[in-house]
Amino acid sequence: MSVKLADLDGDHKPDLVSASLDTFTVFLNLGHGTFAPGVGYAISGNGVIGGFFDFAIGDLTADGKPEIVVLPNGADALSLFLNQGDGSFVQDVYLPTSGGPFGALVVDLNEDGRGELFVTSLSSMFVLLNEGAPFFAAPIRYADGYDAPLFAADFNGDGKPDIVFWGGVLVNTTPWPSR
Ligand SMILES: [Ca+2]
Ligand SMILES: [Ca+2]
Ligand SMILES: [Ca+2]
Repeated sequence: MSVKLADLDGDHKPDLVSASLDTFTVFLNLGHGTFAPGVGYAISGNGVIGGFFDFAIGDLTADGKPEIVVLPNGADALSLFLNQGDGSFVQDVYLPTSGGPFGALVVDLNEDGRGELFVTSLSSMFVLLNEGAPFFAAPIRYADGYDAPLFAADFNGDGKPDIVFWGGVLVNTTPWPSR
């Protein structure tokens, strides 16, 4: 069971996402310390053997409303729940990966407003560049055998987010899009 906070409906109040065995539940913040009744979303899809390892929250669609990315247990895939803009979600866009992903981070590496997926798996770490979610480029792989947790931070002060993990830093050399 884990809980994460993020503003899911764009009202600047942090909402709550709690995850348990095979469901995550969204509690929208109504203000003054009150929350709407929880809305649950079941994890489904091929190869899911029950439960999930982790989930990440971040905007994949450049509308300012975060998506929820779930890492199902026993599946070589990520499960994307797209935010409809009001903090409700369209369920389960299934994104095949490999290597048994167990940790993920949503971070916009090229500053186009759409978050990339940085994933750590049993065999490698890799990044999936966002080509307009739910479409992502083929994985770009990095070192093998590293572990979560993952953080995004600007490690070298060039204004681009880098990836910090247990054991090192991957410096972001992604070209910025022309604007
Ligand atoms: Ca909110
Ligand atoms: Ca979004
Ligand atoms: Ca991006």
